[in-house]
Amino acid sequence: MPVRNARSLKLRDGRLIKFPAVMGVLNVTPDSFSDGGRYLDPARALEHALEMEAEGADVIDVGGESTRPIGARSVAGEVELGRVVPVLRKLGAKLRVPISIDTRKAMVARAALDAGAAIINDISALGADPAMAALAADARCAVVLMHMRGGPEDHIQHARYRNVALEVLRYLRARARYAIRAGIAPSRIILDPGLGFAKNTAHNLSLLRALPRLCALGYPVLVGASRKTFIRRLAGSSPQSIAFGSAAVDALAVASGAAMVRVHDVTAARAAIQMADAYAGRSMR
Ligand code: HH2
Repeated sequence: MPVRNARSLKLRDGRLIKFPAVMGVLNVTPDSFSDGGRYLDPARALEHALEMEAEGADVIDVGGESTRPIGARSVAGEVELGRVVPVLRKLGAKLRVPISIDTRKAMVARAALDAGAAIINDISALGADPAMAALAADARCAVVLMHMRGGPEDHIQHARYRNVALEVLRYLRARARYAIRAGIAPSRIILDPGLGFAKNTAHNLSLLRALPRLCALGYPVLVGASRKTFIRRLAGSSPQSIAFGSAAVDALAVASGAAMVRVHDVTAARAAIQMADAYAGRSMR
């Protein structure tokens, strides 16, 4: 059974991530949809990670493969490793906050854990690589299990549901059970509805409204809305509109019970979730 709505996540090295938490995105890719190419250079990546830490990020999520809806290309494990390992080595020496690795490949996750990462963020919910679940269980690291259909290349074609909230909820509950059977402690599991992954604007909104039901499964819930297409559609496409629209969704998510938000604009998200958490009567730090 999960630890019912814990207020923090304990990492394998004893560090605590207190909720609500901000996960800052560090894409070490040439083609990510909003920041592709900016942080391929490890020195530049470190600078940006330290900036996000200073702005209030609780975790830095490092990814070496873009998963954007249109035009993302899978990359070979060696290419992904070549992108993330030099960055992880640099971050490990300088960053105080924990690091998560955004990957579907066990070989990349293993190298990242060796370089000090504490969380595996797997958008395939341990489904893409048969070695991933055993690796996470042995390493005693935390895992993010995200809902998606199809692969990053074609997920948009799979955005068809009878009842998106129910289907996502059932899927995530089943993946959590799979993780537990593989030996991953329930207290190390985080669930994520995967906004934008095989979901259109209406699906994303339904999932946001269903967050209290997803949170009621008892696991911490992570929401990644930052700069996604549905925000551009609803809030406007100027950089400010996208940033404010993203922060609004972060606030709604935390007010609905989410434990963590995955964001590009850390200052805005930090302020938004602090307000939402106080509104929900959970904290007034
Ligand atoms: N979204 C993206 C990537 N990884 N991981 C989780 N757990 N949840 C998400 O919603 C999520 C994720 C896509 O966003 P981004 O990293 O900005 O873009 P790209 O995949 O193009 O690098």
